[in-house]
Amino acid sequence: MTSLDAQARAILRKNDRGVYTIPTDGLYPYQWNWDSAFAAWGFATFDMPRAWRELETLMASQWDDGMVPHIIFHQPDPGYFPGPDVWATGHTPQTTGITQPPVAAIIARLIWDLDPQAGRAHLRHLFPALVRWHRWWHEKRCTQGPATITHPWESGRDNSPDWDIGMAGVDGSGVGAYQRCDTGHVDASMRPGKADYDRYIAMVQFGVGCGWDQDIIVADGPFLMADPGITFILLRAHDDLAALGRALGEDVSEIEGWAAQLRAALPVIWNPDLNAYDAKDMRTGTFAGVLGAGAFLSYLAGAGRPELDAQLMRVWDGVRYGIPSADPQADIFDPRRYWRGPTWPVVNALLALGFTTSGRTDLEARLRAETADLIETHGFFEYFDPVDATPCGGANFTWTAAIWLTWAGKDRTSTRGAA
Ligand code: 9WN
Repeated sequence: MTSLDAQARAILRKNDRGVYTIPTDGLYPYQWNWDSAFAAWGFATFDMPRAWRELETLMASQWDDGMVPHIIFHQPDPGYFPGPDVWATGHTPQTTGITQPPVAAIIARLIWDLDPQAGRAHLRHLFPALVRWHRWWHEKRCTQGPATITHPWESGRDNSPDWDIGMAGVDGSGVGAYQRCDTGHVDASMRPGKADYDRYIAMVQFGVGCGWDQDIIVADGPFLMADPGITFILLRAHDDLAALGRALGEDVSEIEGWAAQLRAALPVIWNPDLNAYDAKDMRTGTFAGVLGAGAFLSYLAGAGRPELDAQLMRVWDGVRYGIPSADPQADIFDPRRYWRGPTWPVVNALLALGFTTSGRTDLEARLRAETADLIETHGFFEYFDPVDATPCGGANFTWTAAIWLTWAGKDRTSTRGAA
């Protein structure tokens, strides 16, 4: 075990709140949906019971309709806005009213593969809840084909340029006064701007106004966009959930049907003008027209295409460290601003899983080396400037530590401590 492995484990332990893990102290003091799944993967490298417990806590917050919320507010913390009072969902434990990328089944399969024997009872318990969540995605969010989101935060790539056209249609002018906390924790120039936050809050207020009625939000809410990132994650997750179900001896034909329908819908998000998969405003039928990391998650679902290979290499070769969240040749590229250019170690880990699945071991090895260099040199930060490697966002970040243990730190023998 290297000293970086030890540091990564210590970060997971420090951010561990017993049955769930926070992303980082201060900036994100609650349990986040997809962060939690990555935390479980990290724990699985040294504490298997704790890994399964993380997923069990996450799924225990599931709503009756099958949705698994994006944040679970286990304990009040004044350091985060918007908190439970703003979301006002009326759930116990308190949660937000939106969801996040459904990586849980993908991660459950990775953990299960490490030790099926130890996982069997846990998986038996989790499987029906995962099926209910996937059914919710299929029935509520894939009605027009690809997976759609009703708030940019559902994508996990909050203020990606992918959402600019949808955000333009959201009126944030009447949200009233509020006090952000994020810019008290990290540099404001790295975070979404005030106009973005006004719109984020307007979307939350719409949800509150209709009692978080999913059908009303999808039909009449201020924002509905198809997300290539979630579409590919969900497709991969359907396949992994079906594989897990087969291992348990379950009938998985319903899950296979969801996967087949989603795969058949991929042409809906192929933008011929961009020559890539693209986000699409489902209210207007307009493509976002920007190339981002969401499109490259297609490898995860075995949906890569030769045109996309070329785009990937152009975008990747345009920076020095990792795959950027936005196209470095586009005007909107901003190397340190949240999701508008930086590289995220956790997204790189997902992309690498896709490369491995697609037989592109050369790409996986390159991405692993670049991601490991960033972490070795600068520490376990939330994200990095892909041009000059400046560490950005929160420090001692759970998912960065987790993907070090599971992927980026693999084969690294360095005993050099991170900064
Ligand atoms: C809103 C916790 C989360 C991640 C998201 C990331 C950021 C929250 C925020 O932090 O979003 O959900 O307040 O900025 O964009 O992917 O899950 O790490």
